Amino acid sequence: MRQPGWIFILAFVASLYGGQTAARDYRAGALVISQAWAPEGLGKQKIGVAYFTIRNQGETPDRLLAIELPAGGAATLHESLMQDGVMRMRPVEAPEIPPGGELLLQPGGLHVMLSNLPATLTAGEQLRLKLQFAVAGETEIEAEVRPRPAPAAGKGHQDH
Ligand SMILES: [Cu+2]
Repeated sequence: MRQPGWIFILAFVASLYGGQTAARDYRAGALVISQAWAPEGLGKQKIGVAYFTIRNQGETPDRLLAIELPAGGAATLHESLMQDGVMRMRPVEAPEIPPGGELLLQPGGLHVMLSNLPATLTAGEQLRLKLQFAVAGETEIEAEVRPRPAPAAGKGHQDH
């Protein structure tokens, strides 16, 4: 069956938006969640990290209460910090997203720690995350699994 040309145009546009710089935005009440991504897993590891940005466009503070993985596995909020020259992590409880402000999850700082994943994260896949907020309620987003940058000399824990 012949497909009309516009289907190919749509597929092309979709492929552009699937690229590294344009993860889609998600809305939940006054919150906008953007730039959701996770680095691919190494070898057969069933752990990982995920990052995203939450902007609060409302006038009420909100909190990120919990994260679930609908496809299986456990997700916990962690924070990385330097302690005596060593990078350590600690759990973070319900961080605030101030009105007009944002909560930034990024390498070297706040992140979602993933464990007991059903499969190793593979570049190009989407990882579903269910976020629970105090005010905005529950919302589901997809984090794009991206290839890792070339590893910097033997530091396996760098993306925390
Ligand atoms: Cu961690």
